[in-house]
Amino acid sequence: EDLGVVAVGFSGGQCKPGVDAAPSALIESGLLKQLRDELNYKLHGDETVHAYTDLVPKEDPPFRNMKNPKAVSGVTQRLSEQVYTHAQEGRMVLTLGGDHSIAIGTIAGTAKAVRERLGREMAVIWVDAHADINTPETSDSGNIHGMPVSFLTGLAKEDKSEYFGWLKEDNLINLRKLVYIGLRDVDPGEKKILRDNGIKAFSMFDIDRYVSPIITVIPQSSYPSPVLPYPSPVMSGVDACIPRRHGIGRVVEMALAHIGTDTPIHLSFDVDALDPMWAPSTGTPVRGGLTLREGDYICESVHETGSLVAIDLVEVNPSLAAESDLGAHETVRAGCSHSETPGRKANNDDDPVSNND
Ligand code: DIR
Ligand code: MN
Ligand code: MN
Ligand code: MN
Repeated sequence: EDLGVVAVGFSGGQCKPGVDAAPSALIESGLLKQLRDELNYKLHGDETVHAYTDLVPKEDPPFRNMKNPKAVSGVTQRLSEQVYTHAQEGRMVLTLGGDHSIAIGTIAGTAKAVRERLGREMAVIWVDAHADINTPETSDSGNIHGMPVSFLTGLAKEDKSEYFGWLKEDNLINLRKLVYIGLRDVDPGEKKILRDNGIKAFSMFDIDRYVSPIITVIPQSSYPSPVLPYPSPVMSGVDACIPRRHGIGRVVEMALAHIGTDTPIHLSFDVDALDPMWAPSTGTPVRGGLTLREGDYICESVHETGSLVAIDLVEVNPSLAAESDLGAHETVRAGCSHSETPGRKANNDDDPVSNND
């Protein structure tokens, strides 16, 4: 299978240097070698780590509260063309960030290619501690890595082409085809946006939860989520009283059910979705996150649908080691992590991956 690779050494969507060094660290750690030698992908575009220095202006003052707006806009526009080209060739696309602002480019590129090639609206699974759906106006930080989803859904708009005005209708995604997994640090303005737009989101609270039979005597409406601005999806369904296993398996199942079968999926994975125990070297770590295994499980399950068109891996910052260099090493290792699905044969008819055209 063909895989387009775009290594993006860019950190302008937030203020901490170092996240631009992630692609090289991941590659040196053997990520691409694994994909090539163990998983038998044919790689395209893997020779270069792009720094896009020609697109970073000397003067780049804030615009509508956004920091480095011209740089981020210019870099993501170029990136969108690179990703679009891979996707048009029918390749799955792996983008190594870089901070999460780069998803403006990757998703703009795949959304357009999927529309043109398949005549379909693509879905996005956003795995993150954060919702990254601030508009320039709701953002406290002004960091664009906290805003990509608002630009990609059209919630934030700008006409000037040097400030994301290059994003056109066919680069955008439908709010109803967006699902979050792993949320635990959502700003007040973002909560309002999630609530007002009915955006599907599974917080860490949803992943932790196991519904026990005792719940049956308690009204469902008395279970608001402590993290999300509305009752948690699993508690609000008509069958919420039935005891069952929840946790990551159930959450991924519900996320995929929300998207619907046979819908192309772009998976945008912020390494800070993982607990700092597994991925401490990231710009904004938040305790209480996914285990390494849960993170792998999400990727494996989404891949198993046969509908995966692209993955972003972002916010690995090798220069931010929690206690020692070990932290950086662990985080890079987490980024390279993968497991084989046991008992699965390469050409199993039941395997949706092998049925992928
Ligand atoms: C915060 C932090 N919500 C912001 N966002 C982060 O700056 O808008 N996203 N860290 O990954
Ligand atoms: Mn993020
Ligand atoms: Mn994050
Ligand atoms: Mn925060």
